Amino acid sequence: MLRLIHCSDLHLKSNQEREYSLQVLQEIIQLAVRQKTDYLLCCGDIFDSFRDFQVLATDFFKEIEKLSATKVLFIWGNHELHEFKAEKADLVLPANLKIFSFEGVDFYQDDKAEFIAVLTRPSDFKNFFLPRKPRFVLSHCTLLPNIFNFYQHSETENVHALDLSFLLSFQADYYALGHIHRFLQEFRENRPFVYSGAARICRSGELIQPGVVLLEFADKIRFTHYALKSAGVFRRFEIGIFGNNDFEIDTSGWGEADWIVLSFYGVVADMIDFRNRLEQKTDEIRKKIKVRRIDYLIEKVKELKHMETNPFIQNFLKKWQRLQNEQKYPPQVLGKALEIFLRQVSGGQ
Ligand SMILES: [Mn+2]
Repeated sequence: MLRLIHCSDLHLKSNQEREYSLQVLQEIIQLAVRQKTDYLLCCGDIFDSFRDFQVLATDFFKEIEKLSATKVLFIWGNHELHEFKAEKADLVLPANLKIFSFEGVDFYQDDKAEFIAVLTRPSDFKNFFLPRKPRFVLSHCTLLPNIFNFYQHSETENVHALDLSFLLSFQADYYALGHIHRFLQEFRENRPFVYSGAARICRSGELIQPGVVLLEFADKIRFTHYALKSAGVFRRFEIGIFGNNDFEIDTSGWGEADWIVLSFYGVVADMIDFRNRLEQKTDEIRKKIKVRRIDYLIEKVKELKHMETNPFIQNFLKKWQRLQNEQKYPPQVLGKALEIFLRQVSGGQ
């Protein structure tokens, strides 16, 4: 039986995310050791940029070398190929690491399986030979036509879109795809097309479970998504603030690798006071609980000087809060009402 791990979009980064992103890599490596993985498929955007590859290549290779019994197959993604310099990539690679060409179709096989890296479609491409062993295609792309219900618009930019029929012509047993940050699977001609999804949280707002795909191939292929603990998740909180600068957040369930965004809306009498209170509160949270990152968004908070002494404003806010507590109206309606009110009383800013 063959065992594989399919991962993509780890986006190893050499800045303040270095430690966190390398930790996720280490979890993948430990998983590969534990699972006695034959192949680790790295399907693009393993590094956040080519510059990050140059800085972190040694760290990456060190981890790969721990996998004495695993062959690592690596394709470049659009993030790495941006500013990619092929002539600079004259590094000594670990013996168990194969990096495929950055364009066209490239091939690797051993006695157990065949792997085809499909980066772009060469204009003079003729048919590929038929499979003689379990065959895996690796690609960092979107598909044409799109067979998945889910594409985030931003994810379709700056990446090759490959014809489904072109990919199907390779007759692979499994299509290991990268680029889309969400775990997705679809079958065509009984062949699985699978995005492993990002291995970590790379962007604000990414409501995904980061992980890899574990594969087993005996008489047929089985695969399942595996959540990486060290990757954490993204959590966003909408917090209404009305005059007093206090707020409560439920931090139960937060993990230390989580990325927290506190998004505030409402009104305060003094923006500087509010900002100070935010700093103070965040410090308190950080003392209580270890967490990767806490950001706050305050562009939906308006400052209304004298709001405490203005009965008209006080009346509106009281009423608004009551309606919100009653939950009779959808949040969008109440949100719009508040927005219009604030625009009126703050003189249209
Ligand atoms: Mn990508």
